Amino acid sequence: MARGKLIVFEGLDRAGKSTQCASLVSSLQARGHAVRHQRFPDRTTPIGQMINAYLTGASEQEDHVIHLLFSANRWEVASSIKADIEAGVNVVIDRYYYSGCVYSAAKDNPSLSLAWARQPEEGLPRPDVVIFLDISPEAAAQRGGYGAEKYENARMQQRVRELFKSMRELGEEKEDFVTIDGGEEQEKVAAAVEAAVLEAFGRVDQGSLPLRAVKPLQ
Ligand code: DGP
Repeated sequence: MARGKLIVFEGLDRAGKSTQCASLVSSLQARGHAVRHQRFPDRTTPIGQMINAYLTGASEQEDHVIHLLFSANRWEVASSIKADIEAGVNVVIDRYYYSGCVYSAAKDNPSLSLAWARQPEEGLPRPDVVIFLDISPEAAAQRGGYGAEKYENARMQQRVRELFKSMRELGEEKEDFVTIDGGEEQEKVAAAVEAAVLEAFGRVDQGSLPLRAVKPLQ
């Protein structure tokens, strides 16, 4: 039996990640694949509830503390993701550690660099492919405007976009990212996503590639 694949969606707020995740999950299921749909932050766990309180402004957290809570929220389900993948279930994730690094580093706290932010993520299951839905902050804002959550403002989104670019140049991330224009029509984006994901399926299955872990930066 082939192992499941780990597929991640990343991008700015309102880039279309949730829509495209749902569309990919349906199309993989229609092809007969078992699929788990996971999103981060997972607000259902006790740690996720602390993150939710922070994002909605109900509580304050020091920058490093909230960063480590977001990371812990990924670690608390990492072993169940691995188990599902070993059992042949494909896991589609809406945001992962790339968001973790860039949103924290976007605060421009001198003691919270991208490299610092990436460290607690080392050892997490490494995606087989990361679909980056690229959209300008201006186009994102036109999609109904920003909401009231912590990071939904133009300055932060601009900085996040720049840092996603830097992230795509870091270590192994370079090999994992497929950038797709998220400003295109929904069906066109979905077709590009499906093509990239099927390419990843072929690569993993033909090479019998094992699931890898996120490595430290060289
Ligand atoms: P969402 O539920 O996808 O709308 O994400 C909520 C917000 O949290 C969004 O603005 C991105 C941000 N975010 C997601 N993951 C992380 C993370 O690991 N660290 C930080 N600092 N922010 C994150």
